Amino acid sequence: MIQKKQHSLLNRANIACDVLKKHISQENIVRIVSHNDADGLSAAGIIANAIKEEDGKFHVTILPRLKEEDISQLKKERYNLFVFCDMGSVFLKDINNFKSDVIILDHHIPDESEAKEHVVHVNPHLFGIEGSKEVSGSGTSYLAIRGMDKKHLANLALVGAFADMQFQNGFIGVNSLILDEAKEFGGLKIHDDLKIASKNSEQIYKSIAYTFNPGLPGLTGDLEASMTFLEKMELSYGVKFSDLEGEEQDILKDELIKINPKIFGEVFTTPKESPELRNLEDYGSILDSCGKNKKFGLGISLCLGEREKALDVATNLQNKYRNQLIKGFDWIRKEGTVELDNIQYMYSEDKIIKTLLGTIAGIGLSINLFNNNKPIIGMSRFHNDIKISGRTTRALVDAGVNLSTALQGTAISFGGQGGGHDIAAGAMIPFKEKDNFLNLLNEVIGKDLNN
Ligand SMILES: [Mn+2]
Repeated sequence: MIQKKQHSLLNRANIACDVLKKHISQENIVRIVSHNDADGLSAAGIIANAIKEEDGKFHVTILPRLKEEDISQLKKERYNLFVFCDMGSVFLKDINNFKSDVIILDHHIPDESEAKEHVVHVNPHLFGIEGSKEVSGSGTSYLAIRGMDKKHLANLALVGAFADMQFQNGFIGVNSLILDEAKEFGGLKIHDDLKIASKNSEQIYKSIAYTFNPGLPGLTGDLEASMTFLEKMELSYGVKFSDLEGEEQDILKDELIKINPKIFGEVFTTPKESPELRNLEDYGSILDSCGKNKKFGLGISLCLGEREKALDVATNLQNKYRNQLIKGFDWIRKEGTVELDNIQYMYSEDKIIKTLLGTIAGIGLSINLFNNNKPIIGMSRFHNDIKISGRTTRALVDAGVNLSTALQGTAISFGGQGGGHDIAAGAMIPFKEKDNFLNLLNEVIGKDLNN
């Protein structure tokens, strides 16, 4: 059933749809600006698909983050319609100054301003809908083209929702509405199965080692351990999971469930899609790799249906990234972390590892790579600064830890800045304050835990 607030959001999205249709019919090139993560790429992909199907034209730019300079640059461009996906709400005040029509399709918390007449602002938060859980940037973008008879694009909206971690034991709110439409119009199938990565396209020991979410302690990020694990069951590790006999699949399933019960659950697939993209979560992971490697055009091409060579290039990027993460885990397994009373940290100057510390920290906690009783702090040097990525467990948050305020407060004390969420946050501090920062953070977390 559609609730009242969802109705209001859908109505706002329909206004955006009318504006988009108007510009397509006037043969205007639509200027799409979106975010470089998997949600942003699917969002841009959804809008681009809709325009393409209507024989319209578009020009896409993908940005790691929308900055004031970008806004003032875009404002000078002579397009009649700008569409911001998965970003823009924070800059509504500046976007109001655009001379052309603008559609904002975002799910991040907006600023206080009211949209002017020529700006259609679509954002779940405006209607009391939680944008971090109930609908993603690609979902919000989907709502804006749904009225053009484009419900077959619902799958792509869920790719973004998965990538933004909005699937938590199920989809809720607007996402569940989109899910119903994906089943009805997008050929989406749901069945209970093993949730291991790329199981239709990779050798099984890789599938297991590449499964970062849900984490498999002892196997995730470890190719050798994964091979040994399969050998013990006398399963051949060189074939794809989908090539195993039914009975063999069952043996493997039982063993993996013993390691983490969450490994078995609902899997969302589009059977007629290429094996690499069949599972919506794998699709998101491939888009994510395109984004991380700055191959934005490639990501958008995939969304637009290009396969074969494009898919080859993208899966290579995906595996390159996975192997980099595996190197990172190897490094941690060898080096360990440095433990203070209340926190533990890892420090790297390695060119590749330092870009992955946040991810390594997050996954590492889920596979018991660290001491789960202390937040993990990743530190990497960039010139005269240190970039900090902190992750902790739900249990520690419940016990009083708030990484967002802890990292922010501590960073500010040393002339840096920081913020984020209670469970995952980041900061930037001057390099020379490294030890002072760690000592103070250790104290702050200790106080959090004793209050
Ligand atoms: Mn997003």
